[in-house]
Amino acid sequence: MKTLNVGLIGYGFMGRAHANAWSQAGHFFDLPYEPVLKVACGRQAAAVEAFARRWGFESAVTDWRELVARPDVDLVDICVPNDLHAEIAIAAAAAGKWVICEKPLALDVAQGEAMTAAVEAAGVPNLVSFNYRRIPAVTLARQLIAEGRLGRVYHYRANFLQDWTISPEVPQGGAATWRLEAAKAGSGVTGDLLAHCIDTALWLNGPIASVNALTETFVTERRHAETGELAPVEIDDACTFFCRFANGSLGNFEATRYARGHKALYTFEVNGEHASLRWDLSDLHRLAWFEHGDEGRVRGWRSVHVTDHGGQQPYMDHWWVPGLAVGYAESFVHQLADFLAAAAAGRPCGPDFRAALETQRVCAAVLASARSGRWVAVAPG
Ligand code: SOE
Repeated sequence: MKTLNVGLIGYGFMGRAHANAWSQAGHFFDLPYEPVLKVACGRQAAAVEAFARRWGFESAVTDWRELVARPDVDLVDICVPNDLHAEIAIAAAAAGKWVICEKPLALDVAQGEAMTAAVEAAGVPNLVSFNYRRIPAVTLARQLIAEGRLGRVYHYRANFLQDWTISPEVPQGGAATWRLEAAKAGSGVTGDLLAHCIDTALWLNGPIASVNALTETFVTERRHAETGELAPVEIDDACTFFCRFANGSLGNFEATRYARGHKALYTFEVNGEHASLRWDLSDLHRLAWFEHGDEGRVRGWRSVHVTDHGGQQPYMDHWWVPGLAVGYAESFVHQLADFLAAAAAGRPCGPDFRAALETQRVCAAVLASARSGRWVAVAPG
């Protein structure tokens, strides 16, 4: 089997999720390539060396340019803060490497366009890590909608609720809290959380035509984790928007880091003419399903435990025995298995950079609408 030498940049939360997926994918899926953990990269030498040892990378470097320039690296996996995505992805594509990039694609649409142009000009396989698509229950939702089981869709609603920034003592900037610094993150909950909801929505329900949004920044000054200086907060702490999809359905989306009691509650519900479905990240292996055509006496919401074998439920044949669930980490394994199979077949794997650029465009329209207080059309791709 052909080997695929992986260079992974970033050893934080996402670096661990991706390193785990690279290690596990071949144990559970018949991959067309054998991933080799060639080199890990991070700014702190001791930390990246420890990371490389723990996850089995052959080497460690502290400069991403060195990793991208190495002839023995085939694929660059970008798991660093958002402000570095564009520069690294464009350099990697120019060097002919395959590119996987953490979400959101970029700080803004202009960067996303340059990144998309770079991977497309280089003709390299590319993927953006919107991992929730590959939770089996979410993939099943997509299959049911694509089969037309819901009929005409009327409503799509999604929430992503957290509570970790309520205290004004939480700093901005730095390794753990860069998501609160606009220069590093691009935006707040819109790019970090709603981007997930939008990616899933575009996949399940098609393009979003126009949006009307409201954002709020509840804590307006925070200390910087590195300098200690008090500085204005320039990200959105909460965002809520409604929208029209191109298929005529109405959408309702909300994300916040101020929903006390919710750590990462991602939910969506789709209501169609014949059926409805609902999914909840805190019960991620279940899909709630309501079918109007059921016999009236027993009609009601079913709670489908998406863990069965026999090719019926996505991905599950690759795991344990029927009834035993998989979770968050495995969505990254599924992502790699799909990406490598598609690359071997010469097919794109969604969401590629172009698909993630559409999510970036919706995020930009949401932020523009919040600024202007008006409806904003999503810019055409
Ligand atoms: C933020 O807390 C965060 O970690 C996001 O950055 C991830 O994309 C999301 O999956 C969970 O929440």
